[in-house]
Order: sequence, then C-alpha cells, then structure tokens
Amino acid sequence: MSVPHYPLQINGDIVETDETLEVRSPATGELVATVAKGGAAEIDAAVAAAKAADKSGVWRNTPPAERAAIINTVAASLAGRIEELAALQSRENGATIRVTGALHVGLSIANMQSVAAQTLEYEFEKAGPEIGPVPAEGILRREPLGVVGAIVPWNIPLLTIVWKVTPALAAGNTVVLKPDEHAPLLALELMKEFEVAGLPKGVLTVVVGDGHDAGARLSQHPDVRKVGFTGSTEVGKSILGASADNMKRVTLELGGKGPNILLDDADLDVAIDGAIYACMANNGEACEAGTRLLVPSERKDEIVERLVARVATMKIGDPLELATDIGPLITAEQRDRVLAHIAKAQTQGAKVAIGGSAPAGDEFANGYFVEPTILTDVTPEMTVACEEVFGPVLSVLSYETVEEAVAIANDTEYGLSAGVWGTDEARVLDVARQLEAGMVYVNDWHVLHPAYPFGGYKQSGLGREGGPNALDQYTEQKYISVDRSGGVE
Ligand code: TXE
Repeated sequence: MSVPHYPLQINGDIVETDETLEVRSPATGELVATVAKGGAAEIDAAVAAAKAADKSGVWRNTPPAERAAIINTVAASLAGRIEELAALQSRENGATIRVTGALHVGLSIANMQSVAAQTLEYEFEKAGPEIGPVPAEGILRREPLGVVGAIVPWNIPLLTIVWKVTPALAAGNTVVLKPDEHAPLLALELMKEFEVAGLPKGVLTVVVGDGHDAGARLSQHPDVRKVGFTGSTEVGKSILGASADNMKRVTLELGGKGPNILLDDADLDVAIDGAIYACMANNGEACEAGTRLLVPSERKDEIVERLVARVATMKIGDPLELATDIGPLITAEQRDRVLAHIAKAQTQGAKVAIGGSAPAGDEFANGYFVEPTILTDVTPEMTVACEEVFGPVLSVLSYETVEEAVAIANDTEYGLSAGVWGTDEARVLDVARQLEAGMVYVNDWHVLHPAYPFGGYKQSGLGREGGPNALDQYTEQKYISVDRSGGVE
C-alpha cells in the first residue's frame, strides 16, 4: 500500500519544503504518512496569508450563519469518516481505537456542532442599556481578533484543535494552526475538509513543524493577535512570555496532576474501574487524567488488591484492535521518561503493585509500550506525586481524614481536573466544592461535554475552552456610544 504524502498548503498554493517528516506508528514503527515540514518561513507566509484574508473582510464579513454552516458541513463530513479518521489517529499516535473513535473524533464533531449552534445565537452586536443623563445609547459588539495562532500537542490532536479553531473561525478570525510534529495528520485532514466546504483561502492554514522553530515563531509573531495553546506547562510559560511583546491574548491548557478521592462509602464496584479509567484512558496521555488516587487508609489494602486484579485483565497491544485497553506511548523518549518516573518513585519508597516495566515479547519489540502500573505507598512529596507522568501509571496515596484528603488534593501547582467517589450526595458535593480544579468529576471521569468549559486553575492554564462561552475567547469586546444630542438621526 502506498504511503500518503501531505504537502503544506499556504494561501491556496501547494508548498513542498526542504524537509519531509516521516509519521510512524508508535506501535509498530510502520510508516503511516510523510508530511512537508515547515519552519519559521512557512509560518511567516501563513500569517501573511491569514492577515491578508482578515483585512480583505472575506471571512469576518461573512454572515455568522454562513460561517456556522461551513462548520456544520465539516462536522458532517468528519462524522461520515469517523472510523477511517479514528483508525488514522490510532495508527499515528497509538491511542486505542475505542478512545480515538469516541473521544478524539466523536467529541470533536460534537464540539463543532455545539459551536456552530452557539454562533447562530451569539450576539455579535446588541443594544446596551440607556446611557443617562445625556440622551445616548450604547451598542455592545463582539468582534474577531484578527489572526489567531493555534498550537496543539500529539496526545489528543483533533479535540485540542477543534477547541481553538472552531470558535476562532466561528467568530470570524483567520487561523494558523501548528500541530505537533509527531501527530499532524488529523490537522491536515481537517484543513482539507474546510477547503472542500468552501472556506476562503488564507482563512485556515496548517503548518507542520517543530515547536522551537515553527511554534516559537507563531507565538512570537507580531501580526498574531491571539494564541490558543495546549501542551506542557513549561512551553505554556514561554508562550505567555512571548505574548507580552504585542499583548497577544492567550488561552493555555497545560499539565495536570489530577487528584481522585475515594471516600470511605464509595461503591468499589464502579470506583475501581473508574479510577483506572481516570488515569489510563488514552494510554495515560491525558492532561486531565486522575493520576493520584487518594484512598482511606483503612480500605487501602482492599482497594489495591482490587485495582491489581482489574489491571491484570487489561489488554496491552495493537491500538487498532477493539479489545485493546492500552496502546503504545508516542515516542521512545516518552516511554523512557515514564519508566524513569516509575524507577525514581521506587527509590523514593513507592512499591510497584503491578506493571512497572516495558512489556516483553515480539509483538511489543517495535513499539513504545509501558505496562499499566499501580504504585502504592506513594506519599505527597514524592516526585511521582508532584510531576506529570503522562503514561499509564496510577499512584495510590492514603489519607486518614477527608480534610487531609482535600489538603493533599489541593497541595499542587496544577488544578486541571479532580474527582471524588462516594454515595452520600451532600458529602461528595461538599468535597467537590473544595477541590481547586477547573473540572471536578463525581463518580466518573473524563466527562468532557461541549456545553461545559474545559480548563485549569493555577499553573494548569489560563482561560477556558469549549463550553457556553467558547466564542468569547476569540472575540474582542467593543462599546460604541451614540449621543443623540450630537445630531445623529
Ligand atoms: O510537549 P510540548 P511535549 C506534557 C506531558 C508531556 C510533556 C512533554 O507531561 O510528557 O508535556 O510533552 C509545541 N514554542 N504535555 O514535549 O513541548 C510542540 O511542537 C511554541 C501535556 O510533547 O509542550 C507541540 O505542538 N510551541 C499536554 C506543542 O507545543 C512549542 C499535552 C506541545 O508540545 C515550543 C502534551 C515553543 N518553544 C504534553 N516548544 C496537555 N496539556 O495535554 C514546543 N512547542
């Protein structure tokens, strides 16, 4: 089978570059596609095209209903290709097919439809309250920002793209998107769909390239008015720093260290599965994963025993097989980083209850697999309890009182997600209200819904994506006052 090649496309022109990226399956090493790799020069050309498209008014003056219609057309095309695109994503980044179908592609489509619906209702301009004592009226407007940059990671590419690109386009902005160099294919497929749906040239451009080159240029570019970023907290800080020069608006979705509190009345029949799902869905490569499981000390042994029994049944292997629970991590570096975290945790006193290694066997020889791992006897000051691991590694910590559990949960610079399991509604909600996180899941996890915002407290980010105010993040507010005594009829 021939391997597809994706050139870049800037301002309607096909662009081949000096360097070609090979996108390889992290499960097998198989070549999935080749992609023209851009750098600062291609970013400059894409931003110039986006700026020209913005200035021409071709998109910002398109009626919102037409913009929404294009988004809906693309969402419908993606829905018609869901199995193909989910498989492409699984081959590219190793996320399992159940997750790429439901979360990566399925939820992305739902988000696009939600944003399209919001666009129809959005008050781009409305009359404000009367202004006294002069006979004046106010007008409130929401206007596009201009050129928007979107920089996204490899772990859940399409959803992190859609969270930025859809509201940006819906609001009338033009967009330059830089996907991660390890997982650019869904971005390129999305761009093709927008082109087919009739998006004018220059309005959306995808430039695949390295972070330090293409990404850095996009985040520093003086003509870019906003950057939406998902990735590491470290790079997020550099993007925030770069934004100061031209006062770019930023939305940042960064790392997490999600605490997951099992109360003593939690129903373990659901909570054990839930705790594993919280941590290990998407191979543990999720910023809002629940990676610190806080359990009442008197139930710790029982809980660990049940976690181990459940993890022992998990199937690790080919991400394209429906039965697979855990696929490979994205790169050898990420695998080694995760294994190093497990080793360091052990030197600091944690114990491996199950897993802990790269799996042995021929089927794993060419992939970057890590066994699903449960670490016990983890204490809050251990590195594994403080830093994002980004792999299928669940740390179990014990607590004596609920107050202590909440204190441990909140004792982190991250604040993206948190969870609590219990059967007394008043009690679980009381704990949920105390947790310092943008999303708190009660008796479940990963309940991402287009109607609700996604984003973090503290160093997990800035701003929110999706939710009811998705377009606010990609518009500037304007107030116009009209003084009737000045002769305006
Ligand atoms: O992320 P990076 P990496 C965390 C996770 C993971 C760690 C490292 O803990 O183990 O980060 O992953 C672009 N200017 N998350 O190194 O580098 C880069 O090309 C502008 C959490 O892959 O942050 C890619 O497009 N852009 C996370 C994007 O930033 C730059 C998802 C993310 O890559 C850049 C991924 C620069 N100087 C990793 N350097 C989450 N929040 O979900 C890199 N990039």
